Amino acid sequence: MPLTDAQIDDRFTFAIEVAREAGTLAMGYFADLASLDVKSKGPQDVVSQADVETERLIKSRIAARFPEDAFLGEETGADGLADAEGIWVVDPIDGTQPFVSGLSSWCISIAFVVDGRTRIGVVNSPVGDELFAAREGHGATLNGKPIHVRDATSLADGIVTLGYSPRSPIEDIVTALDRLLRGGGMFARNGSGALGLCYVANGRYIGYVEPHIYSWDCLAGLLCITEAGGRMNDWLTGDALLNGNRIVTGPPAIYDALDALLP
Ligand code: LIP
Repeated sequence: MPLTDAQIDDRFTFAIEVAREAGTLAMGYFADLASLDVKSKGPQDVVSQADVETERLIKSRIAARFPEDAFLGEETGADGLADAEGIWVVDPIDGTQPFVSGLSSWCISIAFVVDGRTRIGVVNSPVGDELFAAREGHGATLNGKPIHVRDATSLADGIVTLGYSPRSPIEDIVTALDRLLRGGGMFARNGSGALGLCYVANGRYIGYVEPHIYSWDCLAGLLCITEAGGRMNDWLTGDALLNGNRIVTGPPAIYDALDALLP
């Protein structure tokens, strides 16, 4: 039985509540980084009990309220994907490297996907006291106020976030940087895909490009962008939900220029 609008609305309200509760938990760990046990998952990729405990909290709240839904989290993986109507896609702390480094560019990212479309996106940035939220077909907000992408018409109109992780060839990001700078643009990288995407949604950045990003890092932020008037590549295709995909997104007038940055 397809989920009704009321059932999606119920989940949207719930997602905002859980993102806030998870933000409070994560801030407790952030206030005591010296006590954090940080483990390496690979080059420039770490995890701490803050990530694990925050995901455990979110997953337990979802299981209690919506036991029929599936879950896909960065730290605990996939649960129930085969049978469920809707899938919660969660990064409990996106921007883990900034988090463990004591930087503010991290967030909690919660998305809800049905039939290959993201219906709900919530990104909570506790340090900045900013909560981005989007419901498919109902716009995007920052702390409850509507947001819109920048009306950029050229790469020279602002800053583009170039995301990068060692999962991608170095040549990809060097090429993108070279093309961006030669096109009159400027770059930023803040280590959190979800937050960088939300900053495109409210016009702080004029684009986000990364050779490879995972669903839990980007689906909530991408919905904020498309609901704020932005354009994105056809991201959620094939095996992208589990294995990731390249990402290109920004204001419609410069989408093609953004898309041309990556080899
Ligand atoms: C991060 C992503 C970002 C990527 C970083 C890192 P994490 O996620 O949001 O797009 O460039 O290397 O993977 O690992 O901090 O949750």
